[in-house]
Amino acid sequence: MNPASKEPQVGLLVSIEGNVGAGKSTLLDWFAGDKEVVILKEPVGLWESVADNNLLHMKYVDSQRWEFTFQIYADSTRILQLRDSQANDKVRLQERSLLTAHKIFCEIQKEAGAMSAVEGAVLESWYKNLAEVRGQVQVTPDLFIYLRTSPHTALNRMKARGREAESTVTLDYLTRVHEGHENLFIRDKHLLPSPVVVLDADIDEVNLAYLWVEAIAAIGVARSKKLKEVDLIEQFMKDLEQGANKGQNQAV
Ligand code: TTP
Repeated sequence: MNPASKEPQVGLLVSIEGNVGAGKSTLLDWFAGDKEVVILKEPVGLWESVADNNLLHMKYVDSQRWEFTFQIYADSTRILQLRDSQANDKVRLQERSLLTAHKIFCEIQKEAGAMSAVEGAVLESWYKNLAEVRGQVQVTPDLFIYLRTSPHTALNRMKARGREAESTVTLDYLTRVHEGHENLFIRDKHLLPSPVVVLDADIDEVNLAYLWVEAIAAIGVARSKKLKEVDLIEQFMKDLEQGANKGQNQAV
């Protein structure tokens, strides 16, 4: 069963996925003027200023010390963002999801020995416990859009934006993050809780706007399917009510 079906669902929740530097923020920016869409950018600014410290930078510099702390903090800021935005029927576009934080970033850091066995176990229990609170917050996207790039493209774009915290990030690391995305969204996509649309983001900047058009189309299809379900349910309820009223009238 789709885990999202147990979660409160109003509008469509779409997650834009892809390597560091893939172009997720750029794609989200193109939706900025769209009144039907609420954009949930990753609160990277919060991660860069925890009690006057740049936690994102700290975890890249000393992952053994800070990876666990970073992960718990990054996840919790994402959950609050989801909770605070769920009371509307617009399409919510989120930058990345808990699923990729868990299945890609945490896994890479565990394999690299950046977390102790205890920290790894606490994080596993954290994700498991999150599943238990799904009745209050929808954390599972209804649709994933995977911006697929080569690790080299990701590296070039990451360098071009020059985020200080990422100055130590290597091609080797981005290759592992890339492999994580390929496993999750291509090889094992049948295991995902929701459908995935793969967009080729390994393109020149001038053509990046095509991604926007493709993303709009994918969201439109997902939305109409969902709306259709809602319509059908509403119609069913109306029929039911009318049937019940008829029965009452007849009884009178
Ligand atoms: P990304 O989610 O990849 O966002 P981005 O701003 O790089 O995306 P794009 O360029 O496509 O617009 O990650 C932001 C930073 O946080 C990046 O350095 C990777 C890091 N990060 C982790 O290390 N672990 C995590 O679980 C998450 C969510 C991010």
